[in-house]
Amino acid sequence: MNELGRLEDLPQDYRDALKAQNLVPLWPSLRAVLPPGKPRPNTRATAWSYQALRPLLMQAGTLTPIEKAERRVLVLANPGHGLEKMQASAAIYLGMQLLLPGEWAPSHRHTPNAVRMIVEGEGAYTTVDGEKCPMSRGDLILTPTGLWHEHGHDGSEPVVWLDVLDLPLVHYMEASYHVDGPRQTVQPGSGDRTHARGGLLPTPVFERARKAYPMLRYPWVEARAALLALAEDPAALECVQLTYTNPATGGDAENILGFYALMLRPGQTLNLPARSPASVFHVIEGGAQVRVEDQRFDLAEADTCCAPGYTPITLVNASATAPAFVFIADESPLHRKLGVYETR
Ligand code: GTQ
Repeated sequence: MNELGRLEDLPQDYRDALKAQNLVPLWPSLRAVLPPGKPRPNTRATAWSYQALRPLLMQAGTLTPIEKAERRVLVLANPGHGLEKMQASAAIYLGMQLLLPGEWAPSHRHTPNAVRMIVEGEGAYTTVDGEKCPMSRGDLILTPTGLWHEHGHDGSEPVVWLDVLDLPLVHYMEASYHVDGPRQTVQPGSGDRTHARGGLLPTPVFERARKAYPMLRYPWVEARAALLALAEDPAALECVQLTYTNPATGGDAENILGFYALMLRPGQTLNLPARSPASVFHVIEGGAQVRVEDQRFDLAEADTCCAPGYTPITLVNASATAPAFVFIADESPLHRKLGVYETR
């Protein structure tokens, strides 16, 4: 490959003349924006231990009242991007949110899409677009772009969940903003129950406007049972993985990030090919070893890690007796829509 000219090779008066006209020569920076063969991601394989972060999150509960935080979140930030950027990857934001008994996180809506994966505690709920979504461990709750959402807690123990948003991308696009609103009125109807049987959808005979997002809550009991059923037949199926989908369209549950539940059989090693999107792994049940680049993370329950794109990933369930269940988020829908998705 050709050595390209450097900025320093150009006379200072020429560089000054360019700068005065808001002009930049491409060639000194060409390789940085179009590196050979594959991208040079800032995203670094990084893991966050729940055991290590939990006491700090609980401390936030005493240091900062909910009224002063609105959302009491510790962000899982990737050092490769700089912690202040609050990015796990180019498009993925991760946060651990704490809600204490009796607290209320007021209603708002925003352009970034969010989901919550419930990590611990009972009795909290999110109201999304007028639908009250109770939170239990392993449940996935969507708050797609533009929908009102607020969090409440009628229980007696702290509730923690993992927020996954496409905030870094939407912010990069200069399209990120929020609007505050009044407490929502809860409307009858629950999408998770009316859409719980795959292949059977409510018939919209008298409905005027169909909801773009008919299902907002994906209970873990349903996802877990579906994974166990998938693992049984065929018994040789290598990748026991489900995609969280919009039941009305069959497409991804949200527009930008993809969400999946994976079961690793006892003792299973799963080699995933290098694919362009970055991804996140969060252990719902059991333990999983994640090998990516020169890193090896031994994730216990509630631990989370992220991996850059364009690199193979190996997942191992070290237990010889128990399956492991892993929640995955990735940038696949975004890459597919943009036409840059690839597998190597
Ligand atoms: O719960 O609405 O982690 O608006 C970041 C932004 C959570 C939320 C986050 C948010 C929320």
